[in-house]
Amino acid sequence: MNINSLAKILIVGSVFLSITSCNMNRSKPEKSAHTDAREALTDWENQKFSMFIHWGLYSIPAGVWDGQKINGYSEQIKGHAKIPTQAYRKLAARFNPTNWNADSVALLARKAGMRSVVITAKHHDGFCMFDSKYTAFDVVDATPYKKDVLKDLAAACKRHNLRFGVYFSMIDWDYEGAAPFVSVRNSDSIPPLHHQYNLNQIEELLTNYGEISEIWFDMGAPTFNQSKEIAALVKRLQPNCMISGRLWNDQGDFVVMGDNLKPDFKMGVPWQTPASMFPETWSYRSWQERPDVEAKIDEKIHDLITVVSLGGNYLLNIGPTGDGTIVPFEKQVLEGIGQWLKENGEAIYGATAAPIETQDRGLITARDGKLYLHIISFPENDQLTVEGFNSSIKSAYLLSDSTISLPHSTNDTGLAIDLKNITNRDKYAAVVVVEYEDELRYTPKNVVYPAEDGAFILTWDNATKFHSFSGHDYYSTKATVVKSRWYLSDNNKKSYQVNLAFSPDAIEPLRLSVNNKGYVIPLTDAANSFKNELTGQTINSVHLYLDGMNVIELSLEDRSNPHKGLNIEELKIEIK
Ligand code: H79
Repeated sequence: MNINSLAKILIVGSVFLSITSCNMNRSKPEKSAHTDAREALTDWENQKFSMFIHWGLYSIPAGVWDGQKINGYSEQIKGHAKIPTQAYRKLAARFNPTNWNADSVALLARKAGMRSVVITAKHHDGFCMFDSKYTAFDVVDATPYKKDVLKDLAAACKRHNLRFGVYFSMIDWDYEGAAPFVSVRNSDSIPPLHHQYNLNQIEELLTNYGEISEIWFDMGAPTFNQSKEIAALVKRLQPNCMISGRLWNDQGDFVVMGDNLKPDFKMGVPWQTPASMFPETWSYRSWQERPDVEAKIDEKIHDLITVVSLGGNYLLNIGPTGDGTIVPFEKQVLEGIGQWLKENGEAIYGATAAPIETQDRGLITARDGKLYLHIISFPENDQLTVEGFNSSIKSAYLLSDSTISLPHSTNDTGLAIDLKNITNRDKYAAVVVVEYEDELRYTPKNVVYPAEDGAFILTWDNATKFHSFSGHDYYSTKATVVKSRWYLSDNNKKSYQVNLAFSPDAIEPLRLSVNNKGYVIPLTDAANSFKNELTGQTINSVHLYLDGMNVIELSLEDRSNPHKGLNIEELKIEIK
């Protein structure tokens, strides 16, 4: 009998998982730089929903050059239409966005329920939407508008209680010291002169615009030292400024998924999905078809819920036109999302990822003592099951109308909720709140049971893996395992011996934690090539609970860089 089928038959104890508590109103004790940094990161994670703005000279041609519709992201029209630098620069003389109003943009972000705004300070085309003393190709020096767009927007965000962040491309198609432009793969290396130019401009951005909540580096292929040097500069100027993972080389604070991509794996680090209204472009494209506002609101609300239920932040983009108008379609989409959040925001802001496995139907977010079940489509018989969930329930009700309480019962499979009292069904997603007593009691699907000889065998296959998403450039990103966890059933013996084997040899000491008690696995003995017989490291006398679930975790011993992967291909841990 395999472990899975055994799991289905045995009735097992539940695991007690504690959910990181929401700390939005946390009092502030004496702080060190370290707690400050951690708080800044938690604040960032609690934002959940933010506005991205792609706006620049490329918004003027809006996806058309010489009368031709140009495919490819419209903000990269210079590359896609192979526009010579001198011709592209002439766009600056036409940049006079009389319809741009920073306050109404900030107010729209607020109305949408967004907590911050991130604008393109400089995209690949090299044009700066801020006053830079290191180039004349900027909004103040080269356009009839002459106003510093970033300064205005930063001030408006401050007035309307929004955090303010900037996008900064590491490549530059205008700067003569940059690598010659050869393709729109945008992953060129950065020559020393260009690196210095970037450092200079990053310093301007972090000095002249007040508090910057995040700096969103993008593209290029910097060396490890270049990434490190940029990160150090950012933290020296603004220690609480969060750095996007597209600084590469594990030097960001948060991971950025690929454009418009969500992870299909569990994350173990802070992360974000950047999303555009339509996958074809980020900046305004005059010939973009925008057929159905309702369908778009629906899609984006589902994406927001999905991202938050996986523990991430959702950065949704708008692309104003060349004259600064917000596209009405985009405005309506944001307002629609804001309307939904008004009633359902409790299930998003300050909520954590689902502490239990995603269910077949519906996505889950949580906070202390509460699960939020986001019902995107109602089951035909109106019966919702939350498998493996066996806490005792205080109440189940509809978030948007707490007078609608829902009958529920617990059985062998988990929690069953009857949804038929919900008559007014939200067209985007209905959120059911489940309030439960004490700690979360939950039986994961992949519990490990002892083999016939009484040993627990832990491998990648029966692990729950937590990832970062790292790389040296956009195209080398991959999900790397930063932590692995196993749930062991209760058992009838207290003291165990642990034998470990890894392949390839670990290059850094690891940490095995058994019910939160940590054991360091040094390099020397663990550095045995993987064999079927376990001849690697041994830990004597490890204690498991006799009653209840045991949680085993494996990570790097040094977790000062939480993005660094374990880099183990095969592993076998025997607990006997
Ligand atoms: O600013 C936006 C893009 O212009 C910038 N990042 C976002 C936030 C970006 N520059 N280069 N890239 C992104 C590389 C992207 C390449 C791809 Fe694709 C986009 C690979 C997959 C999606 C286009 C569509 C090329 C292949 C498929």
